[in-house]
Order: sequence, then structure tokens, then C-alpha cells
Amino acid sequence: MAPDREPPRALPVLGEPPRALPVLGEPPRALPVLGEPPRALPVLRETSGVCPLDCPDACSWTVTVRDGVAVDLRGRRDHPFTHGTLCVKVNQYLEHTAAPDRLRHPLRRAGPKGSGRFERIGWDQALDEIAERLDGIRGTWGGEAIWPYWGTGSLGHLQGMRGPAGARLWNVLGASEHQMSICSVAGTEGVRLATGTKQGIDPESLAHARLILLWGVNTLTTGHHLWRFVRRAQNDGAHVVAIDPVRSRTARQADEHCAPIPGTDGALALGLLHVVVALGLEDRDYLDRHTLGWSEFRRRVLEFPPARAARITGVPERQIVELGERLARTRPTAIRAGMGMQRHAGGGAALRLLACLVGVTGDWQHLGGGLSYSTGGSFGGDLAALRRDGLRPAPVRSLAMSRLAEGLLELDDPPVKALFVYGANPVASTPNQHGVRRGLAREDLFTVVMDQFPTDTVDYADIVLPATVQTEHMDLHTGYGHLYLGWNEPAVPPAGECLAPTEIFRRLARRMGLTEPSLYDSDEELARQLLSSDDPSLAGITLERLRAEGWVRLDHAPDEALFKDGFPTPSGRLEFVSDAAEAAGLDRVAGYTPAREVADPGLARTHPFVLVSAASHYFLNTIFANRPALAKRAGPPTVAVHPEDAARHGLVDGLEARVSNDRGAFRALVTVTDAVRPGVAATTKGHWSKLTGGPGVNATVPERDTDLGQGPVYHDNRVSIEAADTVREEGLGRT
Ligand SMILES: Nc1nc2c(c(=O)[nH]1)N[C@H]1C(S)=C(S)[C@@H](COP(=O)(O)OP(=O)(O)OC[C@H]3O[C@@H](n4cnc5c(=O)[nH]c(N)nc54)[C@H](O)[C@@H]3O)O[C@H]1N2
Ligand SMILES: Nc1nc2c(c(=O)[nH]1)N[C@H]1C(S)=C(S)[C@@H](COP(=O)(O)OP(=O)(O)OC[C@H]3O[C@@H](n4cnc5c(=O)[nH]c(N)nc54)[C@H](O)[C@@H]3O)O[C@H]1N2
Ligand SMILES: [Mo]
Repeated sequence: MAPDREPPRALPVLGEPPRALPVLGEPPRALPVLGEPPRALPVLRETSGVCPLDCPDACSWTVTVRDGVAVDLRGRRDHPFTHGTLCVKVNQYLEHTAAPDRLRHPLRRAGPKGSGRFERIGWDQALDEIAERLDGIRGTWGGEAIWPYWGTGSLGHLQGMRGPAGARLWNVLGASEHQMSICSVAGTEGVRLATGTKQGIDPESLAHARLILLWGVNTLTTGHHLWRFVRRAQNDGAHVVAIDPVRSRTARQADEHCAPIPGTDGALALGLLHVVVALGLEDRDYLDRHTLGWSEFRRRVLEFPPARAARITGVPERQIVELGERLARTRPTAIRAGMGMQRHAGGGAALRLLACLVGVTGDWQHLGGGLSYSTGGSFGGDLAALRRDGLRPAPVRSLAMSRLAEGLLELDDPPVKALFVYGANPVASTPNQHGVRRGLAREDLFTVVMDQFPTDTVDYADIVLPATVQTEHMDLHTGYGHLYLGWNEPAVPPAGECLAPTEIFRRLARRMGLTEPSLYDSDEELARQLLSSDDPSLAGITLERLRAEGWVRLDHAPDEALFKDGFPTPSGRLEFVSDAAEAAGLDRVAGYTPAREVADPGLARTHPFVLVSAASHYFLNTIFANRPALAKRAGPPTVAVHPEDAARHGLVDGLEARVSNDRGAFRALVTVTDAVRPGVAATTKGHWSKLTGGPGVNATVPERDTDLGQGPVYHDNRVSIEAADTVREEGLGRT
């Protein structure tokens, strides 16, 4: 039963008239009052916006503008989820937008590919050249020879990858379809197999949980606003467990830390369920009414007694038994699963199991119970109307973002002849860094990069296009860790000659002489089309309301369990067994799929460390790695190893090490700490090679797929670590 508890205080009551919030232009009422302006100065103006970065929280913020210059940016205190606090990174957003290294003009390559040498050109020249090259390539090789490669730089529905910006143009040109597979896809597909949707529980409902499992997620670094709700539950007596091979910032604040070997989460989940079933505490009524295939799944669970689960996961048997008993007896139990745990060969299967786990305990029916992986599926906007895939002249092939090197080096029929990169920094972010560089260095490849800063990837561009930042363009956002829509009103004019991505695509279409009218829809028209949907989540939400209020909660009842009455699967039940899973090449019955390199004993002898490279506290993917203040706090790349491993391999604190495997090597300073479990080494993503002076972690990461959705396997990566004193060709930058 859900405990009787006050609803989270800050939740908006739906149906109420719009809060007393500003019509734009007027200073919003709930916003910080800035000391009275001296009389002679022009009045400050405030606009409401949203953080565009790839983080679950999508903070609402207010920008204060004086004389056309943004002078202050702070979180909106009235936002029920993000509540006015930003993060260590975004507190520097205005400095970032005004930084001297910001790209302000179009550029043309003036040196070899990769050299980063450019000359300034005008927009006319840039667009003429791009239009001519794309036309030529289409004429000779067909539209599919163009790969529009977008990333997660902005999560906006208009300017960013959610739309994505440019989709209609690529469709009209018949370009290859880009699969945004770099991040969460394996988990999403895994959850969907069990529940029929990627819509998880409202993260705010965690405040009602009595047991919270933070599973493969570093909440305090990667989306810290959830912590308020975790804390609220903790204050009411909830037990919080972090399940992570590393004692992360989050694990240090939890009541308990459980440290499995990476990629063994499925076996841990089955071991915990074994304890539940052995106690006879599965929710039989719920299993009867709302699940499919319990008897088969039960047999699977019984294959994993705690002793076996302990052998596979490296978690002490006693901890599995105790946590299993706690799970068996605590309602509601909520799992907050992160993306870190699905970057293995068995990542999709693991998330599928977590969705099943909270079915065995019946937690899906309680407010405060169930699984939260992403709220992405909660927004019912008309995404298809934005993209308009119907504009394609013919069906096109689909290319996975995580396999860029292969795409550039091996694809045929047609080969990729034009690459248009935006909102992405694949040289730093994508697996197989050396392969990506080789691909981008191809002389016959025409590469356009649209970005805000001169990244490692920009260095390979034939033409560089300068993009606006969030304070300079219009956008509409949904978070993937909460249920609020946010409106981002432009606050200031673009820097230099920067243009919004949508505007760049409109101008390029014009330059190519394209007549399809929808290519020229304005940003506001696009926003309207997105919101014109009959989906119940958008009931009562208009552009006018969103614009006036700055944020609006999607119409999901805050006090109801998500799946108390069934699931949107073919059977209408939570599917422990699934034909769709079988068709996707997985076991029909939910189960444990081992990671590949982690579980390879031969490889373990030559490459004794499993390398985990999760989020840095100071960067957002590769964004901000060029911000001196943040780079200083992050320090140079490090690799953390357990004291026993350090002793065995002759590694000491502060040693400059070479971390390597057959694919590549990077340099990092050793940190010896028991925060990582034996056999694991931990570093972080995000550094730029041109700033550290050598390859990054992704030089070691394989270009191999997860079990579902062609996701990357960043943490299913074995390496060896040794002193770097002799090898000179790869530097270690000291930022
Ligand atoms: N500060 C900051 N915030 C970010 C980002 C950033 O770069 N910096 N990135 C953003 C993006 S793009 C994303 S997708 C999210 C990701 O944020 P999260 O979902 O938190 O994912 P990660 O940071 O990749 O990994 C989280 C934890 O998973 C652990 N882990 C790795 N492998 C395993 C495993 O096999 N099992 C288990 N149980 N744990 C494992 C790691 O040690 C790490 O502590 O964060 C977003 N927020
Ligand atoms: N080793 C390792 N690698 C990883 C991960 C990991 O865990 N380990 N995590 C992966 C994950 S979760 C993700 S999501 C990917 C992210 O990989 P990418 O999607 O490539 O993201 P970033 O590297 O941050 O590059 C985003 C770029 O977009 C630019 N940008 C920002 N806003 C805009 C805009 O409005 N317009 C344009 N044109 N550009 C803009 C930024 O300046 C930046 O250069 O990285 C992955 N890489
Ligand atoms: Mo991500």
C-alpha cells in the first residue's frame, strides 16, 4: 500500500487557472528582484528559458538582459522539479556563451583535414558551397550518400535533436536516416519489451517510496534535482541503495552501496527475486491479474539462487539475501535506473529485467513504486508532424550514430560522401576514436560541422557554420527526468553572425531551390504543429499558455500509479515472456545476458581491468571541456583503481599511466582508491583531445552494439594499465 502522505508541496494543481506568471516583456513576478536599478540606467528585462543540455532535468531559468546583453542567468524557483538551483556547469552558461573561443562566423578549411586551420567566409559563400556540393553528391550518388549526423548538444524540439532540426530538409533530399543510438536506446527497448512503452513512473513519485534502488545512475552528478525527492523519502524512513561498481558521489549519500561487477546487473536482479520467491512474498494477485508468463519467468528466477548470483556479480551473498528480504517486505519500492548500466552487450536485457522485477513485487500498482528510466514517452506531442518522413522520395537506409567509423570507412552502395554534423562532437564522444578520425580524414568526404565552439570534430570540417546558443534562439523542451514542458524565449540577439539551426536549414533549402513549403515554416509554426496533438498529455496546453507561464506540467495525474490497471503491451499485461523479444534475437523469457568483454576470461588475463567511463561532474558530455574554470576543476583525465589492483600492477597515486587495449590507448593520472571495486577502473567521458594533447577514452572503446537498438558499449571495455614513462607519442594535457 502506498503510505498516506502529503503530496509533494510544489506540485501544480492541474486545472487551476494559470499561475500569476508574466506575459513576456513584463518582468515575471516570481523571479528574483534585482536591487533597484540606478535611475539613469535602462530598465532590465527578464525572459524565461530552459537549459537545452542533455540532462534529465531540463531546468527552467530566467535571463536578465541589460542593453541587449545577458547579464544574469538563474534557475526559476517556481519550477516544481528543478526549483531554482542550476548545476556547477550551467552556472557558467553565460560565460560560456560569451567566451572568446565561441564560433562567430562561417569558416572554410584552409589546411589539411584535422588541422583546424580555417579562413573566414560569408554566409553566402558558405551556403553556396554547401548547396552545390550536396546537389552534386545527390546527382552522382543519390541522396543516401548524405549522412545528417546530429547529436545531443541541444535537446530542444525545434533547434535540437528531438525534432530534429533539419529533418524535413533531409527527408526532401532523401538523405540516409540518422539513428540517435548513442545514449539510451538499449534500455529504452528493453523496458518497452516488458511494459509496451518507454514511459516510466513520474520521478517525483519517488518521494512516496519506502525503498529506493538507484541502479547504475549517479544522480548527484547527472541530474541532481531528483535528489530532493529521494531525500524526502529518506526523511520519511525510506532506505536508499546505490547499485554501482563505483562508490559514486550518489553512492556516498545512499544508505547502502552494492557494487556489482559491471554488466552483471541482470544476475543481481534475478538473485534478489530468488530471495523474494523463496520467501513466498511475490504479489500473487498482481501476477495473476497483470502479468504474462509468470510460471516461465519464475523458473528463470529459480536458476539464480543468491550463491550463484554472488559468484557472477561479485556482490557478497549475504548482501544479496539481505537486500532481497528488504525488497520482499518493502512496499512501495522504486527503481531509478540510469543509462550507465545499459552500455554493455546485455544492457537491453538488464533493463527489461528491472521492469519485470517491480512486477513480481506488485510495485507498479503503488504510487511511489515501479521503474523510472526515462519520462521521454510521457510527452504526446506530434513529433511526426515536425519530421514529416512522408516527404522522402523513397524509403532510405538507416545509419546508427554509434557506428560512425564503420559508416565512413566501410559503407558502400552508396558510400557516405557528405556528412553534416550538428549538435555532436563525435571525435570525442563516439566509440572507435581512431576509426572516426580516419573516416573524417577522407579527402573525398565533404564535411559540414555546425557548432558553437571549435571542437575536435570541427577541426575536420570543410565548412564550419556558427550556431546560436540557448539564450539566442527559440525552443520548446521536455525533460527526460520530469513531466514539465518548458518554453525558451530568445533573450538576446545572436553573437557575431551566428544563426539558429532552424534558420540555417531554411536558408540552405532556399539556396538549393527547394519548393516544398513546409521547409520554410517559422519556429513558432513548428512549435504550434508539435503541440497540435490530441494526446491527453497535452490537454489544455497551448503555445500561448506555455509561452506566458514558461513551464507547464504535462497532464499526467500526480497521485496515481502508472500501471495499476494494465500495460500497453500486445497482451495488455506486463510481459515476462515476449514474442517481440524473440523476434529481436533475445530470449523469449526475460533473463540475464552477460556482458561481452567483462565476461571473457581470456581477455581478462591480458586486459585485467573493466573500464567504466561515466559522466564527469564538471562537463556535460564534451560540452564545457573548453571552459577554463570547469576544466581546472575537472583536472586532467584520471583513472581510478582499487588498492589491491594497484599493488598487483605497480600503480601508485599520481602516476601517469597508459590505459590501452588492441584498439587504442590514452593517458591518465592514476588515483588509488577503494571507491572502485577490484577489477574495475573508472575514468570519465568528455575531454577533448586537442586540449589534453592525446587520444581520449573512446580510443579504447569498441564499435560494437548492445543487444537491442544498436547502442554503444562504453563500459563493456577491457583495458590494461601501465606506467606511461616510455611511450611519448600520446600526450597528457594539463588544463
Ligand atoms: N555532470 C554531468 N551530467 C550529465 C552528463 C555529463 O556528462 N555530466 N551526461 C548526461 C547524459 S548524456 C546522460 S545519458 C546521463 C547519464 O547519467 P547516468 O544515467 O547517471 O549514467 P552514467 O553517468 O553513464 O553512469 C552512471 C553510473 O553507472 C555506473 N555503471 C557503469 N556500468 C555499470 C553497470 O554495469 N552496472 C551498474 N549498476 N552501474 C554501472 C557508473 O559507475 C556510474 O556511476 O547524464 C546526463 N547528465
Ligand atoms: N566513453 C564514453 N563516451 C560517451 C559516453 C560514456 O558514457 N562514455 N556517453 C555517451 C552519451 S550518454 C552521449 S549522449 C554522447 C553525446 O555525444 P554527442 O551527442 O556528440 O554530444 P557532445 O559531445 O556533447 O557534443 C555536442 C556538441 O553540440 C554543440 N551544441 C550545443 N548546442 C548546440 C546547438 O544548439 N546547435 C548546434 N549546432 N550545436 C550545439 C556543443 O557545442 C557540442 O560540441 O556521448 C557518449 N560518449
Ligand atoms: Mo546520453
